[in-house]
Amino acid sequence: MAIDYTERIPNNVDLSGDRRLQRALESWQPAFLQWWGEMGPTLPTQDVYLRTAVTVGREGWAHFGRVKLPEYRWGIFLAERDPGRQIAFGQHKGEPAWQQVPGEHRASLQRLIVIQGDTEPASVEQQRRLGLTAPSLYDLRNLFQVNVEEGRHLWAMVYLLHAYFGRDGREEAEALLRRNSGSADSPRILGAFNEETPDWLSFFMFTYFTDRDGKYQLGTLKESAFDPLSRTCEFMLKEEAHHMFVGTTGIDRVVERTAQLMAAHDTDDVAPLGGIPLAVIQKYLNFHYSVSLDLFGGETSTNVANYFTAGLKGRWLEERRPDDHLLTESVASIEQVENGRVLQVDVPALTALNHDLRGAYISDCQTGITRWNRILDSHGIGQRLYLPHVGFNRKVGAFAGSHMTPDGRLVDEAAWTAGAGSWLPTPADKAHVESLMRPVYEPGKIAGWVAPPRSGINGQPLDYSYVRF
Ligand code: BYC
Ligand code: FE
Ligand code: FE
Repeated sequence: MAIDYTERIPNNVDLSGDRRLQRALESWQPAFLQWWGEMGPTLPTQDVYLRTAVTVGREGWAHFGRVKLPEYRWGIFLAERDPGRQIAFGQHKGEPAWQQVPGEHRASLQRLIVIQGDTEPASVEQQRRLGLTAPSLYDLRNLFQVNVEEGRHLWAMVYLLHAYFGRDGREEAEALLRRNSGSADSPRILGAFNEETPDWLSFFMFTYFTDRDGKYQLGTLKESAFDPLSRTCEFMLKEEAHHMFVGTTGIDRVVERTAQLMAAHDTDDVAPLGGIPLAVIQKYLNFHYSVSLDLFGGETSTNVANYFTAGLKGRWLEERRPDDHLLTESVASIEQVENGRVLQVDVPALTALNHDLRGAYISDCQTGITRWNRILDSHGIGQRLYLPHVGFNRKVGAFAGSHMTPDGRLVDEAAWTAGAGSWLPTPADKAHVESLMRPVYEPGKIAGWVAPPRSGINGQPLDYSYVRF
């Protein structure tokens, strides 16, 4: 079904065919807009060159044009329905996918949707001041593109809450606007979404590592037996690809600039030259990777076993797994910390599904490391970036409560405290990065700490006015 842009809430779910639901969502809309006004981007602009979804098909689903930010048309778009879709895993494997929420799974599904929904506006809140310091109009435009789409992802979850969870769902939808990132009284639900994203190096790391957790979590919810959730996530994943592109190419460009400065001046200390030292890039990477690993939950979890068995949350690429998709007999090997040592232990595979998903995520993260090291290599630089050990700086799961160095040694409190400043960004590192964050808003110009992008957006030249004031 095509997206109807004549409606107050653009959608492809035949909203006008369900007046009650339409009215409920139309009464949530002003609250959303008020939240966007108060917690969204702080930089005033005239218009921004943005993409907006126009269909949900494979090709040509987005339209590009200049949009006044507050007038962006946030809508509700589900991927096409497959009428023959069957549940691919768990105790209901082979049964038709659900078009309604079964009573016994209502609470669990609502919880998963609320957690997913909570992260979307959280990221907009975390990024709200970045518009004041973008390194170019190209980057500023990408920031706003990510922001409006995370806003739309909130809409995606609020639609499900309103359409399928009755009064509880409507209350949860309101609460999604009441919690705020970093708030002392009502913080966002997951740890990483209460951290700050104060500078553009953090933003690129966030869109590389934390949006990538989004990719993997959405991938598991796309497998859900609850078909509207599956179709919602399928379409969100399309938009998500651009967010990770911003992260990947953003870090590419920072590494590129640093490597240029290191090679040209034959020094590691590029800070006085207006660059970001490789060691600082590594520390930011260590931080964002480790807080993103926390987002996968514990290595073992009865929650995730129950979600899987019930058919609520599958595995990454569930249908391509060459097993019985029930896992009642399978075992998996996970890490455990015991008496100051890391051991591998076997546990029921069902309880280890967070670990399974995290494994796929880690392999994917490694591809970025490989490409950044190739950039260093191409400038004749011998140093390398790397992913720290999975147990480094963890607050959730097997490694929480012990101290692991990036190279995987368990150390005591004193050694941790002594080493932390060389593994995680220090106040001085942050102050240096902060000092480089000066806006460059002349078309075609770029800040000195980052290389220019390889090409513009949607075939536009690099000196295009992606944002106008
Ligand atoms: N911080 O049983 P466990 C995205 C809680 S990102 C604080 O191991 P489970 C995006 C946990 O809730 C994707 N608390 O957890 C990216 C549990 O609480 P209860 C977001 C945490 O349930 C960028 C307890 O600790 N989507 O889209 O197996 C920009 C025990 O944990 C944390 C989802 O996450 C934490 N990090 O797995 C914009 C998908 N981790 O039960 C957007 C939906 C765990 O004791 N969520 N806890 O009260 C889920 O699938 C699961 O809830 C989790 C946790 C994977 C998050
Ligand atoms: Fe999102
Ligand atoms: Fe995203």
